[in-house]
Amino acid sequence: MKEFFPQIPVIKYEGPGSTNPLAFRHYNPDEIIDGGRMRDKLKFALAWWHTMCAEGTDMFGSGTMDKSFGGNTLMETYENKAYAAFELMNKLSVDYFCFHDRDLAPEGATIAESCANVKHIAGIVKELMAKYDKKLLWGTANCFGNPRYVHGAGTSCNADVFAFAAAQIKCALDTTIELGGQGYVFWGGREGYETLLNTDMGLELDNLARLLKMAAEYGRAHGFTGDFYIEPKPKEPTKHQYDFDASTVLAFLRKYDLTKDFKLNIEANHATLAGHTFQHELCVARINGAFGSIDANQGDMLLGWDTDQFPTNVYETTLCMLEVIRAGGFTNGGLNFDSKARRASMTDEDIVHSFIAGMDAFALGYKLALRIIKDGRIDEFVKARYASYSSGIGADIVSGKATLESLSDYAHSLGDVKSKDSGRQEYLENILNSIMFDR
Ligand code: XUL
Ligand code: CO
Repeated sequence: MKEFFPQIPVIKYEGPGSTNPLAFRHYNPDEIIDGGRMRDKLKFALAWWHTMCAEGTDMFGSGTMDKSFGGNTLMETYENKAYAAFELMNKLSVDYFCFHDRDLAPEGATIAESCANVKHIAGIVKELMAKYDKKLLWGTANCFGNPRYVHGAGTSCNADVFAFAAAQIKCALDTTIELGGQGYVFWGGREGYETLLNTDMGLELDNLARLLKMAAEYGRAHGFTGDFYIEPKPKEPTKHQYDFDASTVLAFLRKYDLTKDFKLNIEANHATLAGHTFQHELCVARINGAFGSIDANQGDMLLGWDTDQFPTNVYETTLCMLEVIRAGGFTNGGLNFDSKARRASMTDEDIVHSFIAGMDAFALGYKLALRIIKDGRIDEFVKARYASYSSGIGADIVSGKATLESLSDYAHSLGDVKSKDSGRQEYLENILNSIMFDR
């Protein structure tokens, strides 16, 4: 079989002292960590759209990378993307991948042709999955790129467009099921609006819920046992994206009775665009029993749009993995690198460096998160901070025994109350540094 990256070796673990840029320093796939192999705990996934398709175009310039993989026809190009993807995953010990229908195969003249294209490539992908022992983390449909989705898909003002999106989702879901996918994602690409002067927000949200319910019913009836996810994002492309953040999505899922089937796919860069930390969004998902999967990347605070950079900030990966551990680890979800090498990092080697950087940052973050838990000081501090709820009046509040009147009587008996409990933020931040960096 043709090799697409002959200059890239199989990337091996060489340990923290290594200066070999084509080696892992923290990710050791078969090493046991926290009761399992690192590769099964972190469940890294390659995002087909960034790695196999994105060529570095931006608003001001055309592509800087060639992702045709030597294909002479359009279909051959997409076939070659599949072979190249599995070669990369194999060389990087990345065990999962994620796709949009349109990344796998090009759109045809009709829905039937588009779906046949997807099925053709999926057939090749299925064989490669068996050959290389790789799995599908999740699939999705690109219901935002084609101009027909200018007003949204499930929230379009045009019912024919809604039906078209349903057909596309059916095909993507069938393909996900055929490939044994563990998840199916809805990122509401253009499910939002620019101005209320032309928008019936109530109808749009009801319709979006209708589409999600149809998808869940269809999936369950056709053997899909994985998780459906909504991926929150506050803006870009529309001004008001309906899936603004984790809390907004949870309210939507509850209103339309969708919590049984849907969890959240939290993306780091989307969290920061919503004015939250990545950790905040993960925590909201976790405490609401909706933690599902992660789109791993990072933004740039000075740019303020969705830059989808490979994650290298170890504070972020550490605090993320702390939330993942607290959520009980991944079940159907995993760490999908919804990330791309910068436009100016245009060589094949840059793709590999990007993955190594992201994977090592997460493997290190995982180890450090376990160290934080083992150290115990931060957890102990938080526990002690709320100790007043374990006995006396606090226990009555928590158990539901207290009423507004009983609390009023109690407060009157106190005369005055002052909160002298220091939050000790700097003390805790220094402990965090100490755990992360002291040897
Ligand atoms: C867009 C984004 C998407 C979703 C899948 O910002 O994150 O790639 O992850 O549609
Ligand atoms: Co994403």
